[in-house]
Amino acid sequence: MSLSTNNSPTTHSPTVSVWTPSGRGAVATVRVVGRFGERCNELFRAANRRELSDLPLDRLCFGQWGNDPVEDVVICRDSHESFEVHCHGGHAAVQRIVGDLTQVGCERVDWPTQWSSANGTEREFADALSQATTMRTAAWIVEQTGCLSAAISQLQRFAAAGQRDEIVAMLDGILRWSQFGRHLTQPWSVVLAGRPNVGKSSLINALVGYERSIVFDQPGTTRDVVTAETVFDGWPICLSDTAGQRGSADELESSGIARAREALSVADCPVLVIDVSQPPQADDFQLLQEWPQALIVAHKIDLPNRWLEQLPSQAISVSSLQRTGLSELSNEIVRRLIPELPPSNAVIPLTSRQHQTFWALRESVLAASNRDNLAATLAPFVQSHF
Ligand SMILES: Nc1nc2c(ncn2[C@@H]2O[C@H](COP(=O)(O)OP(=O)(O)OP(=O)(O)O)[C@@H](O)[C@H]2O)c(=O)[nH]1
Ligand SMILES: [Mg+2]
Repeated sequence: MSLSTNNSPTTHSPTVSVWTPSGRGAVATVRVVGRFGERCNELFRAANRRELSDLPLDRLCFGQWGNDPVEDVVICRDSHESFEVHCHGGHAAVQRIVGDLTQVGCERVDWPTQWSSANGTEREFADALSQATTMRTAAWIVEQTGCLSAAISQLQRFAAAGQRDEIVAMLDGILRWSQFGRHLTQPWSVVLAGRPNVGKSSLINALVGYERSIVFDQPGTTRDVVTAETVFDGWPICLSDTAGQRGSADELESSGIARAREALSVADCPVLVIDVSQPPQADDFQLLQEWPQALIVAHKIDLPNRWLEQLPSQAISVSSLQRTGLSELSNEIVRRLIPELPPSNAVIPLTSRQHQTFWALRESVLAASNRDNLAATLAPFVQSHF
């Protein structure tokens, strides 16, 4: 994909920059902007035998980079003073191509510096897109193209008409999706907690599909917070396994328990695991009472249920051993994290800066002394922030 950047002609030395996050994809993109001249020609041999500086614009051209060893690449010139090299995504290939380009006079810069023609918001969008880890989240970020400028035009129309209530309602509608927007680039945090030996580590392993956490038949095996990243239904999730919670614990165990509680308190979705094969204990009831908003997993459901009528009715029955109830659990987690999707064309704040800007604008609009100066309140925000 070529970037539609406005590369202003430059008399400075050309710049080279890596446009893909390191180690994230099979293909990396290295971009050169500026008068790259003849020396770059020597680095690339196009399959169609044309010189790099002579390739048609916006066409992909396969060829080989360098000599010893050669690197298969695809090059696209997207203006008279810029081209992209799409190469193997590994660190070595990228560093080699950047190194060759700096040898022939390109200055290495980071991508926001190279994209100097973009404004701050455009860079934020591009940065957010580069951080998206699933197709689903990337699609939501791409859908944002144009939404913000349309919303700003609408806000300006409301301001010109002195419609303060409409502005506030619109900003509330945007701020509503801040959490959703933040998690398009950062995983939702799901924390599993419960008494020792109830099977938290087994459950996390069953959910991620590999042995991330140590499982043992003795209580107190997990002593710290262990995380594993996964995806449920296209949404990035960070699962945390925690130390078993019990009232009587030694010093080392207590510090693990304290960290577990800390993780639970900031989780987007706290999950309490109970072991139905054991009669309920005081520590179970204590946890259920303390975290009433937590999703409850009735675990080891393959064994006889010793909780009987004391089992909370909303608990989801799971056996990690027999791999039953796992999709019901992941579906319920997603339902809790994202009970509703934004409507199409909704403006979604993608960064905390955007969230804060909309929030500050809302405060200023509410504080505006009269309806007439709404446009004057809006103008500096639009100019300096978007
Ligand atoms: N029958 C049955 N046993 C299970 C299941 N899940 C885990 N176990 C067993 O329960 C024991 C404890 O499992 P762990 O996953 O280590 O439990 P934990 O909650 O992480 O324990 P701590 O880290 O000590 O707090 C192990 O012997 C597991 O094999 C299950 O679904 N069914
Ligand atoms: Mg454990």
